[in-house]
Amino acid sequence: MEVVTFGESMVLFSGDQNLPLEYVHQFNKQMAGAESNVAIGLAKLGHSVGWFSKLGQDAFGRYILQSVRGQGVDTSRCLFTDKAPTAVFFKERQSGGRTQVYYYRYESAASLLKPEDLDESYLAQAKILHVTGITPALSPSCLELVLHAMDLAKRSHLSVVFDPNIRWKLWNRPDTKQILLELASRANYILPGLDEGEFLTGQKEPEKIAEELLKLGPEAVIVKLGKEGAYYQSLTEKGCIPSYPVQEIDPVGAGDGFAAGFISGLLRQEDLAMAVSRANAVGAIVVGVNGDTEGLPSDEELTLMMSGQVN
Ligand code: CKP
Ligand code: MG
Repeated sequence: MEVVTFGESMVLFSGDQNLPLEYVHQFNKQMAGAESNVAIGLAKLGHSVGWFSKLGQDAFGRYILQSVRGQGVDTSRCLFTDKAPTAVFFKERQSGGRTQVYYYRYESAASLLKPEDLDESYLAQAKILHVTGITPALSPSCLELVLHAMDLAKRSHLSVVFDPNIRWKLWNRPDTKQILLELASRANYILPGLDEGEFLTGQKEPEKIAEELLKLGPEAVIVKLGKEGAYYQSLTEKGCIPSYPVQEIDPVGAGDGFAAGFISGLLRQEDLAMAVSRANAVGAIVVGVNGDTEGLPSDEELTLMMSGQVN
């Protein structure tokens, strides 16, 4: 595998109307989860990628496994448990285009993930480990797993890509910031959104956020700026890469698309600016489509977007 990632994926129910959920009668069933979104994005771009989780021994667990595997991701290290259910969440589309999510994931199957669930030789042979700040928020054993995977990745000379993906609905500990900074300090690439960067560093400007996070020792920091594109900085380069024009339909999943595009750029050995541009392009394509993974592009679609032939 070129890339290994892991985390919780859930069944996603989105209301079929722009109404508060109490007035919605029908829901579309899809699946989502930041890390499997990234894995699917990479597989669609032609990379070899493995994703694992702990799923409930239930219909939704089987549905998630089939969905991720069906997109070409290696799910051979996925685990099942009968001790807890597969999680679900609901997406509410509000008037004015805002989106709200409601999780039903407390004490879920994935929250039982622990360090021993990692197949160490499977990870050690990869080139890149992708982790997000969602997994460590799920439970103490999930946090231990993330730390263990990052340490093993470092010992095995993998590049670690860390997306803080701060979910306030999940974090309930006073040391949230320290934990996220601890994880960031083990990464080669840190990919915060502007708000996340502000929370982690106390700075508001992308340049200052990047400067602060670079002190933790990564090779580069890439601050995602939504419609404004992204700012990147390493010890030797920096710059802002504008986003691609797109009509926003559903912003959820954009950050994962961005991560998939960026990792694809790393695997292609592109320079930072090019990898960030590729990341912007995947993110833009994803927000133009309803669903977290449905919009993830093939390599051909991505090339068209990057050459300005579609928007
Ligand atoms: O930061 P993004 O909008 O790209 O992340 C979206 C994903 O894993 C979504 O698929 C959801 O399942 C989640 O983040 C989450 O746990 O919030
Ligand atoms: Mg995100």
